[in-house]
Amino acid sequence: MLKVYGVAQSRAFRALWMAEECGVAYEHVPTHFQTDAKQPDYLAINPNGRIPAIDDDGVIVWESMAVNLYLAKKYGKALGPKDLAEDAHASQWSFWVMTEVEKPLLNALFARTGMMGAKKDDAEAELLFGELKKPLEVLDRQLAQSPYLLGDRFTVADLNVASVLSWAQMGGFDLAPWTRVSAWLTGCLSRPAAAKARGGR
Ligand SMILES: N[C@@H](CCC(=O)N[C@@H](CS)C(=O)NCC(=O)O)C(=O)O
Repeated sequence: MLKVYGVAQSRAFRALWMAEECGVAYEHVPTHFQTDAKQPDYLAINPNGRIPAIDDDGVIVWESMAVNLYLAKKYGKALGPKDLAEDAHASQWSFWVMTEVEKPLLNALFARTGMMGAKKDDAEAELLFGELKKPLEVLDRQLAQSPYLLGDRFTVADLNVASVLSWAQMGGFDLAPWTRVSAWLTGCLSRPAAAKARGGR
């Protein structure tokens, strides 16, 4: 049976959300990033000592976006790409959110909340969030063309991008200037599978 390693209060939320969307039977193996992920048995699964990772009957995958692209293609039916062009675009948006959005947004969230030992500083948080204007503009323009990133249906591309942008909601950052992003993100994060994954089952 598919095993998903991680805890919901981390990037493993993405993989748990995807597993829930797929409706596949899976075992959630609670693995805390500061403790369990550093133990030899977990390092044999992900030598980086990070979560999430999956073990799908012996197919081990780590890196959250790779995990989700695999799950979508194997179990996701309409959540996965239907042809090579969609496959390329699902990868494109997944790599994009990791390279253009993830780090500045996480730093902004840490400054906002004081998480992970960061100094709580709202001015700094807003400054860091300001670095995201360009990518948010890009996303907003895409969403002017189609309701979801690959077209008319919710796919792994939306899930991967929305899972990173969920930190903007968590940090209370104002997405109102990007009206389409704001509405799309609320829609994605309100999906029942997202709520179930957040529950950390
Ligand atoms: N690029 C990796 C990053 C994974 C990652 O850094 N996860 C954090 C939890 S949110 C972690 O395991 N941190 C433990 C550490 O860095 O030691 C991915 O997306 O899967």
